[in-house]
Amino acid sequence: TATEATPVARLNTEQLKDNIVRHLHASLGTDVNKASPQAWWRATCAAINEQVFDGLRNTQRTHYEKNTRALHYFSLEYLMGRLFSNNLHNLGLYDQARQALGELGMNIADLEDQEEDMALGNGGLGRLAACFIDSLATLNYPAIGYGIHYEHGLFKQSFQDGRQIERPDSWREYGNPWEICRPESVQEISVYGYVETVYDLQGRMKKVWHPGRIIKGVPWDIPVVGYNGSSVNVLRLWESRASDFFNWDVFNSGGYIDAARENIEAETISKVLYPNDETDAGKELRLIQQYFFVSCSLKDIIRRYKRSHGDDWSDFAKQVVIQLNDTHPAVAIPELMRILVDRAEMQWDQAWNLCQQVFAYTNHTLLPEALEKWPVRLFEKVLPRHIEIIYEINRRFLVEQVDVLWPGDNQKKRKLSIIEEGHDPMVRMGHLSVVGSFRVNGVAEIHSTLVKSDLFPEMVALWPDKFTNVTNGVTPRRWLKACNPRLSALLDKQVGTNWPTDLKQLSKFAAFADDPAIQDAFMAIKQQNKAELASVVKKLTNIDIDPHAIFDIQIKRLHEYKRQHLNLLHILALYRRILQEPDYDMVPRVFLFGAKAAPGYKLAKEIIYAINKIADKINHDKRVKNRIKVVFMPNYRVTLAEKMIPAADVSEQISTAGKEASGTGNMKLALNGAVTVGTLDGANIEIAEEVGSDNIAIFGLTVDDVKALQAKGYNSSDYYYADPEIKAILDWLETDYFTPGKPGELAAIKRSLLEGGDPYLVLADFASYVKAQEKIDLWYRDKTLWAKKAMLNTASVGKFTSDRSIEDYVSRVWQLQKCAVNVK
Ligand code: 26M
Repeated sequence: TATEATPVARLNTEQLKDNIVRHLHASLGTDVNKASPQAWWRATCAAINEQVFDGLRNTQRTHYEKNTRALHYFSLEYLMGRLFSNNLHNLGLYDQARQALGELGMNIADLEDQEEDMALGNGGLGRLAACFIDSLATLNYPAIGYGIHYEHGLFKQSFQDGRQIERPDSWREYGNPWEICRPESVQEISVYGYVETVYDLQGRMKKVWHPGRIIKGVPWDIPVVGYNGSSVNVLRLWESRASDFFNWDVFNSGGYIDAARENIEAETISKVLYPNDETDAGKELRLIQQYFFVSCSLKDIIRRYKRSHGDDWSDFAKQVVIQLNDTHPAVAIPELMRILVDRAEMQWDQAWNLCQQVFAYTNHTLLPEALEKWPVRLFEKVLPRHIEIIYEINRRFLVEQVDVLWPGDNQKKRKLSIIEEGHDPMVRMGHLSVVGSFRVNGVAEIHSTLVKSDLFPEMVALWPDKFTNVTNGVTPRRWLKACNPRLSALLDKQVGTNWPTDLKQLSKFAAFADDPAIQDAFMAIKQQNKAELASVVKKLTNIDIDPHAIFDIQIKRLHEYKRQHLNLLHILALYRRILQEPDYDMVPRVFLFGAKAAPGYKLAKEIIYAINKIADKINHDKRVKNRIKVVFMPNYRVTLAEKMIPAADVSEQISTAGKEASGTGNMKLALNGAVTVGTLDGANIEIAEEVGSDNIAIFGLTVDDVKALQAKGYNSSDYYYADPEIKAILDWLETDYFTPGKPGELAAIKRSLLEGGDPYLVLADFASYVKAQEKIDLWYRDKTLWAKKAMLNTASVGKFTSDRSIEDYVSRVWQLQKCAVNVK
């Protein structure tokens, strides 16, 4: 029976205490007198899970009974972070839990620190997926996230003499309380082997794939709790195992030891997250990872569909929509074709029609090196039937679409073909994704424009309505309410308590931007957050920083296009000015970095090393008189972001225009009252529109400027010879000033900017960047002026909630209905 009650009952403090102690006894086998913090944490998780699982059962039953259309989000990455305080906040139990634990003699923050980050992602793309599943549950949309249950998430980073060291991340070594294994939903998938052409009794040709290997996929479900008693959806992650059939029985002539080896190979598939945010073209295991999770997920979707529709496919596209998070899961397109044509014996046209109604594709990057391509020969080996299907998709596309619009134009065909010709032909996954989807979106207005104009202009000519934009967003539950409780309390007081689900409410805060009392309250909160971060910095790096300095923060993966080295050149310029002019007047600044470099990305690692060496020199130079401090935080991850973002005064968003698809850190920082120093790139442009030009420091070349400069021929050495400051700084990097006795250790940066041609226009933007930073310095000197700008940032960025992104996807792509959850 349907009721209006929320799907999850609220507990009071006493009930919560009882439940925690009960789990300490019954689930952990210990008691209040001898339990470790780890045991307390687990017992509390178990108590939380009682509420979570109630909501999960109610949600799943409701979706089943109502037979709702659902979104299926396919992503190789989910950067979830910790779930303890997130689940408590979303259940509305955080304060009760803190109270309950306090009365039991425990500090909730200490328990939170028992949890490993769930770091199953590299950066923006994976964290976006995590924000989206939070919003989907909060907005009561039926949705499931599919991905891989990696044994090892993104590597842990430490520094040894300033250089990045990677260690494996074993996030579930001692078990993970949030996940549920579902052996009843195991799937089996095939790889390798060969394709046989056979003819049935009617003489029709059929293709039969004889697989070389069968692999089992075991699903682990992680409940995703919506905010304030809404739905509890699931994230379903597949773990690979050897198939029982193929390995431990008499058909395996290799015997017992070979079977054990095959087990290890099967289990390798979900062993580790690839730590690149570029492509690993040619890495067989990566292609198998993609196919493994896509095939398991499609089978899971089809099993669920058949439970209510049998073998009648006519409602499939009404019930199912699949979002491809970048091209990583694009092999889903030929896989669904294979299932429909080879297995369900559907006609090609009908199957293709269905496919094109089910898939939608999000593009997250324009960088050519990150556009996925797979060697045809690899496909032939791993997925011999799929490459045939891709050829047929391509043949029909070229004949029925391309040749109709551009008859006889072979150049167009070469450019649009899903297969890139050459001595080593490649499958272009972006082309496949566009051709097989009903909608394609970029992740910020400028980026979506460039996807159309620069990446797929001919595809736009073929299908103008296929292309759209959905600007990214972030969940304000994690990125304001949970991570910045002081600011959240102030906002509750000033704008009411609805902002976590209606972020535009924050615009009411603008009315207080000139109110001295609220300015003081706001700046006092920032000060406390900075003091807290200062003690984290002390603990992690042993560096003392002054909470009254400007906290200037750049946190994101290390990449040349993100230009951490531009930030570094500015630091060197300031340092040099101080040395030349001992009384150089500047507001003291702490430059904080957080970034991991892909283990094979040489120059990125050199930039980390240079920042660390330069930090060491500046931080210990008495002449600097603490006007500059430089800190590289080790092992940047979601949990560290939650501590840094609330303490930021300045947000560095300094990518070369046209290169950063959106950015999402930019949104989190502005939401927490940081002023952006940024280029007109990605979502910075939309942030500038929302906050107004007085409240952001925009600098540098625009997308059009970049194109014009590159067209006329960019010569970075012109800037080197024309600007004595640039010359002095770059020459400095070749000396042993920062690496005593080892000259040249930091020279790689100079080389890339001069001999390397400075592909990301660092030197071209340097002067303008320095000016923007001077503006920041000037603004900060006026406390009232700064408070106002910071507050207006918080007040103005309501657009960037992931709830709005999801509503945009619903209306522009998914066409879902909300589904209120019934309570039994
Ligand atoms: C490739 C091969 C092997 C392993 C990983 C990859 C890979 C992973 C991530 C390739 C590309 C990846 O991501 C591109 C990406 O992260 N794009 C970012 O997406 C964010 C969310 O939309 C945007 O905010 C960022 O601007 C964009 O860089």
